[in-house]
Amino acid sequence: MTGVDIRAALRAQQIEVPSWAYGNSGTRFKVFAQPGVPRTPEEKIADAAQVHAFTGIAPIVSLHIPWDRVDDYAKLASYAAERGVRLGAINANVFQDDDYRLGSVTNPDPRIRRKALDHLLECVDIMDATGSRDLKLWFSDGTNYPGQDDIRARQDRLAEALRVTYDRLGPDQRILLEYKLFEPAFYTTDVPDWGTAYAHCLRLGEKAQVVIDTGHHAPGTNIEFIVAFLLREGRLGAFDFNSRFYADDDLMVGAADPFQLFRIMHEIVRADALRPESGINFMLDQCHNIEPKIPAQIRSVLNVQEATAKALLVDAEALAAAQAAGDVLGANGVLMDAFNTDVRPLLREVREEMGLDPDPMTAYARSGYAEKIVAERVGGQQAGWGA
Ligand code: LRH
Ligand code: MN
Repeated sequence: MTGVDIRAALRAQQIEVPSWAYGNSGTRFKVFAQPGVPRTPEEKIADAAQVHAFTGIAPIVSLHIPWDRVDDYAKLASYAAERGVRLGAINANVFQDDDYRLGSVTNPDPRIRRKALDHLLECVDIMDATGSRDLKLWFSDGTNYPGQDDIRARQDRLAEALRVTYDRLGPDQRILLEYKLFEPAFYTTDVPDWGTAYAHCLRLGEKAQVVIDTGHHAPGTNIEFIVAFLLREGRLGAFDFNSRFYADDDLMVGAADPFQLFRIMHEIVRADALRPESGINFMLDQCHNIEPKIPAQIRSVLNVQEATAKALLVDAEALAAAQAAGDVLGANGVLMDAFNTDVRPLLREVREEMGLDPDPMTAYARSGYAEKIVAERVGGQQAGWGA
């Protein structure tokens, strides 16, 4: 790739940020409230628009239902457009209702399965109103003890709900099926790994794709292998980017393992899948439990951008030649040269070319927006997971 192409690819990069990252979040031990936190979906979108204003590459905001429920979704989409962003994936939520204690779409009780399915179908109605392409499905469904329920029967129930939802999709709409190894279930999880998600997507059809949440794997999992495999199969629909030291920590992407993020973006670039037209949705899925949320989102977007720039700098020809020659150290060296390249000067120039301040973090800090929202957002119910 020439320098010109690399800059063009970086200017065209699009990252989708999660509305819930701007609300209060925490762990089972404590959800810490922060001053200035949004109270409404509109205020979450206004904060997300700040991230795009300073990075230039985060023009899309994911919604989560019911956390972002409003009376008029078309009006919410216009509100977003007025602030330079658009509404992205619609996340269903069948993990926070007492009825879902033993599962949602996999629950032994058909009445509860129907209730969960109705929510999934409601989310497609919302997509029709927001103009969103993606229905993102993560199921907390699972069991805690051997024998608690029939593993195969739960797969049958899951497949049935996915089929009905899939058949409801419009021609340009997709299902993004997310897997997770464990939590909140601690014995079986009904969609625990990429293979299970992939198998369900194959049965559904072309409009069903897999989401890779980088925090949802067993320690030591080679995530870039899963990326390369699903790209080859044409079934990689999206990422939920974050990072972790232990489990589903939902920390800032690239914070815990920038080298892993680089290796993932290397597989994306190698497959020419960075372009927005590739159909891959690069989303963040994070919780800023203790750090200020908007700067944390800006930092996260920059971490993805830096990993992407390094991946774009890989000398693909030299790499292919070394691989073909069986030159193990040579091939590894080509990749490490790119990873060890300081891309910050290049990215400062790209931002200037985009008419942006070369240093988004300090530019945001200087903007006074943080102080403005603390002063304005007094009273009302701060947004959160409501768990
Ligand atoms: C589950 C998950 C899923 C979202 C939720 C906010 O752990 O990754 O993507 O619905 O976080
Ligand atoms: Mn996720």
